[in-house]
Amino acid sequence: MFSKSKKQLAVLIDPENIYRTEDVRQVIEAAVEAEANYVFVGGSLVTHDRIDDVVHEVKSLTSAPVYLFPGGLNQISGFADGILFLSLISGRNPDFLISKQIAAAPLLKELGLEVIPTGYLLIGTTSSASYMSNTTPIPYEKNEIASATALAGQMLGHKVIYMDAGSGAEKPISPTMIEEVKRAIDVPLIVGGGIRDFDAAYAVLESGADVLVVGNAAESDPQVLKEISGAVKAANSLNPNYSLEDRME
Ligand code: 1GP
Repeated sequence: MFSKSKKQLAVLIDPENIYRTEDVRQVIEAAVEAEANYVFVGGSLVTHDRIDDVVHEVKSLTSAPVYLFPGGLNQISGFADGILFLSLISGRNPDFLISKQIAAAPLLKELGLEVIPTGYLLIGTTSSASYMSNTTPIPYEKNEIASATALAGQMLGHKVIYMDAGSGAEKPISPTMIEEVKRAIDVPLIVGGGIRDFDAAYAVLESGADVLVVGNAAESDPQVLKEISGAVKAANSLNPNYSLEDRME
C-alpha cells in the first residue's frame, strides 16, 4: 500500500492506447528498469474487452503491485492485485460518487481484490476524465477548494487522496496547490497529470506528493521513466543539491 515515508512512482497504462503485447512490454520493461513501485491500469474510456489480457501481461512482466484505476465498470480484472476504489469527490455527479461503486462492489468482493478507498479530485481544465464523468474540475488556482475537498475526503474515510490534472494535461497541478492539500491531510497523496520530465516530477514531489503518476509521457517514450525515476530518487535523497547528471547516474 501507499506510504508517506518514501516517495514512490506509479506508471499508468491506459488500456485504450496500450493493449498490444509488444506495447505493454515496452512500457513495463521501462517501468521495471526505473524501479517503479506500482503499475496502474485504467482510462477514461475503454472501448474493448482486453482488460484481463492487459493486466495479465503486466503481471507477467513485473513484481510491482498492479492496481486498477478504472474509468468504468468494464475495467475490472481479477488478475490485478487491487483497485483504487475511486469516488470523484471534486464532482457533483452521483454516478461517479457512488452509483458505479455500488454496481462494482459485489464483484470486487468476489474477486478478492484489495480495495483502496480513494478520494479522487480532478483539477484544472476540461480533460477526458472530466468530460466522460460529466463533472467540472476544481479550477487550477483554487487551492482552498482543493484542500477543503481533500480534507472532506479524508474525513469521509478515504485512505488516499488522488489529485489529477487529467491525462496529457498541458501542465501539472501547481506546487502551491499540492502544498496546501498536503498540509490539510494525513493520508498519502497521489498526484498525476501532465508530468513529463525530471523537473515537473521533482516539483510535484518536493511540494508534497507521496506518489507520482506518469502515463502519457511513458506511453510516448518509455525511456523517460528513467529520468523521472531520477527525480524520485533525488526527492528521497537527503541531498537535493545533486547536479542533474549525478541524479541521472
Ligand atoms: C491521468 O494521472 C494520470 O489520470 C496520468 O496523467 O497521462 O498526463 O501522465 P498523464
